Amino acid sequence: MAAGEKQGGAEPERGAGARGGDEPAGSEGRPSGTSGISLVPEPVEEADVSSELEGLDVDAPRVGIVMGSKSDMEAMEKAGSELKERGILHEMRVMSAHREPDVVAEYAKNARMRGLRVIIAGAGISAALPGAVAAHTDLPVIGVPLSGRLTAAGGLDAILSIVQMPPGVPVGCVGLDNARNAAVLAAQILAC
Ligand code: AIR
Repeated sequence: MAAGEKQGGAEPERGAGARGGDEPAGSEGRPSGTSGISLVPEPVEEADVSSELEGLDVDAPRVGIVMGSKSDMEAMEKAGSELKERGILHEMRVMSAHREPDVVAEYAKNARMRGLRVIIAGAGISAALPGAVAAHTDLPVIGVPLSGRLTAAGGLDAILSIVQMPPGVPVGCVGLDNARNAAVLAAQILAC
């Protein structure tokens, strides 16, 4: 395993951005429900963020790099190399949205709680992986469309599969086989 790369384990799910239940509902002019539950999401305060990060392993990866097949590794390693050069902790996993949909869902659901802040997802042909990850997390997801031996139309199949997400569930998309750019973008997001 390369330096800067970390293999993380699965951990029990915890709701992303979960809040304590001891705050008065309906405060600050927000509409409230009859049972004292605010009907609109409250802004995440700094204290909430730091408490969310409390107890996290300082060595926890911040970027998850996932790909649909081992055959994608050569292309996706370029994202790992770029993050390593920048000193950004990351992990690399192979998981297919079609062959192992439950693994993908679990990974995405647990990603924030495990300390990940950006996910890079690469796949070829019917490249559902970035969208499948985005369906289960509110972390930013950057898709990498990959060309390969099975591609149709020179990679356009994967590009369209990644770009054409339904309204409300976006994924970013870098150029064909450009995993390095995904890493640069991930680094920029982390620096925001
Ligand atoms: N793939 C795997 N599961 C779903 C998809 N779209 C993609 C992989 C890889 C291609 O199928 O991302 O680019 C071929 O995979 P393999 O394992 O047959 O080499």
